[in-house]
Amino acid sequence: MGAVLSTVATTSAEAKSAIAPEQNKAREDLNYNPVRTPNGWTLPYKEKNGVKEFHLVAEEIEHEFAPGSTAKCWGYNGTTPGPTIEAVEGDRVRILVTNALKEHTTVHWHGLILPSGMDGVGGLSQPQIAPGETFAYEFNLKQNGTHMYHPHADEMTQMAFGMMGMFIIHPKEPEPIDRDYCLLTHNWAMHPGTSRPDPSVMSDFDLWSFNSKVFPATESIVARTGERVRIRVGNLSMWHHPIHLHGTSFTITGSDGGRWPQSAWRSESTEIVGVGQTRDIEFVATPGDWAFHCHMSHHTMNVMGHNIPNPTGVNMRGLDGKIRDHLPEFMAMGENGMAEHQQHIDAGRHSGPANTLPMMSGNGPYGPIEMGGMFTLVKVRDDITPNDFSDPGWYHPPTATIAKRVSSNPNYGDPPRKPTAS
Ligand SMILES: [Cu+2]
Repeated sequence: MGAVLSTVATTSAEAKSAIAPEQNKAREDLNYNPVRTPNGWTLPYKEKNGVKEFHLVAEEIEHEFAPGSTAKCWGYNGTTPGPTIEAVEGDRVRILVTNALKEHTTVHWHGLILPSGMDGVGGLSQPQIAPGETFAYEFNLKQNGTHMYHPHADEMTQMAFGMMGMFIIHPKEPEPIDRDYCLLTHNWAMHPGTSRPDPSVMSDFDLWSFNSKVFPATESIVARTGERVRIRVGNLSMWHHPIHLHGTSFTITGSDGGRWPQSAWRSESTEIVGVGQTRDIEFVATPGDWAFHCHMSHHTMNVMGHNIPNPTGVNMRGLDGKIRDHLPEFMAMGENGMAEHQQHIDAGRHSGPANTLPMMSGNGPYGPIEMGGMFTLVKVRDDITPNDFSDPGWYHPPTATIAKRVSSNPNYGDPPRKPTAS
């Protein structure tokens, strides 16, 4: 037992030091273009007699959604999502799973074609992996595409706490993709002032995440002008996510069924990634800073109350003072809409509960971005070198191409309005 745990500790430590899209070989020595997991990492493997051996450890971790909100979550090898597993069609893989939780677990390889006994449904396809035990899964990869892994034991709890990851299988023939990214969507019931996700929530979640991070902590997707970019999006949350990219029309090119024949591709600007599904989108990068987000507007917000009365249009003058007699920090807002929320937060006038993120945050070159949650940026520049994934800062568009103020007079111009019926 001690030996097992010390091996695990070493593997986990090695893994943490190798936060890079490359696995064991240098990027240029691979026969595929490795996927990059923003805010995440790829699990290194050991080659043993022709088998690629990976080692996952299910464990409790300390996770930061964004500065200001950390929680006890469950994940693999120190992170949620767990590290991305990456291999090639035709590979034989062995995946060791050590359970460092205090309850049993299993791992289900979501979307993979494999023997029934390797499918990871506790009680159905195998005995549960008890705390302290290590199980080995071993199978051939018979397909390619964007897949996922997650527990199939006390699934509601273990997934709500963050146990999930992506499993990318490349085809044998290289694909014409310059930059390959993967994002796993999730939702969290991190109630204000708490530090552990609540697994019993079914719809009113507090945090919505890409790779378990919320904006502005989501790492940008970076590309050079003209590169072909693929973003693989998986969904193991409790909601569907209409994923939207600004500034370009993308093509839906694949899923856990691999890269589809071109006759099945579709041009879209928003694609719903349903619960349990994966979707690959591809586009040619055009220069700019482009928003990439879920289009459910509450999914691009952080923690908020859902049961408060609607303040818009309500005259709240005088209300502050009366309520402050009972709640000294109370501040009425929202009379003219909610945009003032971020201004108050940024000015430090409204502290909110401990360990709880504001509803909207993030500042851009022109002011507050007023987003949160499942929101990130695609940053495309002309001068980015092929292996550079570092954030290039803000885009500076040519002056003539920025929307600009033409008047501050509220009665400016003569805008047509629909005539009223006489
Ligand atoms: Cu969403």
